[in-house]
Amino acid sequence: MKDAAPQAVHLSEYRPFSHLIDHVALTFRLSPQGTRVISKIAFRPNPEAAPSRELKLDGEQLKLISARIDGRPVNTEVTETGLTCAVPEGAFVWEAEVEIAPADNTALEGLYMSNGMYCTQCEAEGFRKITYYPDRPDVMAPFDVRVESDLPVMLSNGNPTAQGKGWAEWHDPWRKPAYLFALVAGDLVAHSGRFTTMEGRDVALNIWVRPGDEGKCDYALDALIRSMKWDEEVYGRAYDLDVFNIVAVDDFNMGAMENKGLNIFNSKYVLASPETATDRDYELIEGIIAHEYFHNWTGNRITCRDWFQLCLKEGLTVFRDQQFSGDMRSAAVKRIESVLQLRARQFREDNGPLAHPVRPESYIEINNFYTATVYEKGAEVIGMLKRLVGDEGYYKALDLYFDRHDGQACTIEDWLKVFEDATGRDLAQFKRWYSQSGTPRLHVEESFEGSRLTVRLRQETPPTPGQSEKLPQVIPLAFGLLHPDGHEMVGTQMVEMDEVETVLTFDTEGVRPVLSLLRGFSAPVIVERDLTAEDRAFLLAHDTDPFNRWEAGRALAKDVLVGMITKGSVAGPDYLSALEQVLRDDGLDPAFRSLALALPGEDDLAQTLADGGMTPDPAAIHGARRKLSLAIAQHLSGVLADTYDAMDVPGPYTPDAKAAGVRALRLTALGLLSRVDGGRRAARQFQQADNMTEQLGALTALLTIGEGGAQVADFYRQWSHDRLVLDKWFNLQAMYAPPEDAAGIVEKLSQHPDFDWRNPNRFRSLIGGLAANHAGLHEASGESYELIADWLIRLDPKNPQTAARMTTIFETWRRYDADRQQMMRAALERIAAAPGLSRDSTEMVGRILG
Ligand code: B3K
Ligand code: ZN
Repeated sequence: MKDAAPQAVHLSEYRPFSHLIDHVALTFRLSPQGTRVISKIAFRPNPEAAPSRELKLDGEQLKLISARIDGRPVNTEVTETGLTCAVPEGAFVWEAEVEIAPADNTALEGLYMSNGMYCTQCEAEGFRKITYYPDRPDVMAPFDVRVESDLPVMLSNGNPTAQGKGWAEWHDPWRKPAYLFALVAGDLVAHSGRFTTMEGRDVALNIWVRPGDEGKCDYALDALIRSMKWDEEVYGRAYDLDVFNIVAVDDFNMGAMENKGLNIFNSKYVLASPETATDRDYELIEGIIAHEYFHNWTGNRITCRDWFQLCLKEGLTVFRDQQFSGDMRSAAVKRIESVLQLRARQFREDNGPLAHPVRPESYIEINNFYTATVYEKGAEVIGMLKRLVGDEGYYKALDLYFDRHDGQACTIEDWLKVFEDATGRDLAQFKRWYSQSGTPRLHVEESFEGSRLTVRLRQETPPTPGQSEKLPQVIPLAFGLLHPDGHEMVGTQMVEMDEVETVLTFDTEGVRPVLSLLRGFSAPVIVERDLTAEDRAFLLAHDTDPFNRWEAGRALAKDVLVGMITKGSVAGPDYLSALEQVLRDDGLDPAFRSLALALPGEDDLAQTLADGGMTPDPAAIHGARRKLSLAIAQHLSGVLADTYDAMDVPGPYTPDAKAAGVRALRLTALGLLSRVDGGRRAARQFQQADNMTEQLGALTALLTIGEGGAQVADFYRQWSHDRLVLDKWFNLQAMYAPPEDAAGIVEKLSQHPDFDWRNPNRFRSLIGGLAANHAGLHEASGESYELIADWLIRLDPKNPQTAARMTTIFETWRRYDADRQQMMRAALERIAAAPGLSRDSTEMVGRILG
């Protein structure tokens, strides 16, 4: 439990730490209930800070056994959050011994145990639960670590230096902040490989897993090798230690962690075999392995001065992993997926009570700010910078960044300065992307007279919490013009919009062109433009920009659905024939066709309606989506059946993007066909599938049409021994439960003996699955709200981080009708009133309630 009245931390109050650290030596005597941590830290005064004869160290939940300075016992004043003591004027050596109980650590922050294995998670402020230390990213030091235990494998950061029976020693020569510290000890086996860097360094690569899982590491190792090579080729960055270790852990609060030389991963993002992992799992493994590896330069070698600068490492590293995935797979498909994700998570956040700038200015619990805004919008901001300065300018600026700041803890000001110095551009206005929250709306009006097309653009950002006035931002707008006969009249060009209004004119010799705006989604804005269904269908058929082609189809589907929901209209033949054209176009990448065929999700539609000033009715949205799927299936059943058969590629499963795209299109066709064939094909596919993508896809199709009871039972029998697959089993039943039964089904599943709610993956699978079932979550009785609140109240004392994160289920509460608002509010107030609620959840619920 944390402090009762937590204090907010402000960016404006940053002060450097009183001391610098020249060296850290740590010894761990591991024991589940009484691990001893012995530290020896060489401090000296920080010339950048005001001189201080006092040392303040962070520390939480530690039992202090002894403390010395320069070998002599020292008096310390210990509180719940740290200790203070008097220190000599110059350099000195601090030594302390503390005791901690990793087996009791259910928060999974600091040193904890997972299935008999010791592991750590220190970002953001977990190191203070390991020993007394200035636990802040701007204090960097080289570490020597000795681990003592009777477990066979003992790992820490850096390179191994010595080992013997019952102990191992590690040395990390690279100065690092405490949040990158890691330690692992357990009965583990390695799946190993090697990589020689462009600098000629021979690196041993190991993926450490529990015995029995070593056959599921090939893909992660391959992704690691490809990441290492890519970072050398594209950014000129080589790896800098003799070993790179990755450990898979079952109990983990998030995806993975970039600790120097010792990445720790949620096992979900390491372990894969064709039978147990879907194409999506493989794609995520590739992306997350790359992300954590790329942090070695963007995050570790150059880190953040303070946690307000989190986007400095996260936005940039997401941008880099997106570039990597685009290069490994289809760049167009990757871009569409990134935008889908941005809109589903970040636009949703930006539009509600949790909106905050990419660089926030205050926080109570920093773990609450590992958000879509910091990560995904942070990546978009870098994409815009790259567009503005061009590829050459971008890589020149990055080279300067690595040269100038290697080994430092930096700020967004440092980051923007390298772009200014490398390219000569003034980025003062651009910087607003870091400080202004909210998604800009771009209103577009077009008129055509004589031979001239005039496009009036106006930007406007609605008020967000704490920011009522908004200033115009720099918006890079990529666009092109298409001739009515379908050919491109003006290829992709860029204008920089930096005022509230911009007018573009084009002389077009009498033909009225169709404008393709915001190509490649060149800025994270919402375009408000009245376009006829004909124009959208035209862009879907002819745009040369694949993103905008997809976007046109998406907008068309949204218009149809909104018409169905608000006016009771039906899907017209234009829309259906546009879909048919896409489906029949063999020249189009199957992955693209699959995305173009998918309908917007229910949450997305709810947001669209709310944006248009309407109150979304979850049942009506659900009904319209079902109805439209049925209409598509009925109208296109022939071509869908042909597609389903044509995409059945024989041969063994391979996880590459091309094969995955074919399977994706096949599953999209199956989902629609199931609405008219009673699930016949899906049932057959479920039985015959030799890989998880097809098995799970078939089960999803069945559940979507209210079938699949027998298959759910079969699936359990087949996979009850596999934790990660069982997560899918829980998740699917919650996500695709009929809305009126969802709360009941989830309640029942939560009584299942395999519902190990203390495991974050399992908890998220079931409770997060219900949250992803929009109509089920918002079912009129409010039972789902109640159930989720009950579970969050139960989880919070054990694992505040995961509980707090999941309160965002309620962040959209103001979108809905008065009854639902009242029920969600009551659920939130009940959470807020839970005795001893964590600082994490207290902050979140407070902000959501507003
Ligand atoms: N840096 C970690 C996230 C840490 C989250 C702390 N609550 C993983 C990543 O972004 O790569
Ligand atoms: Zn990251």
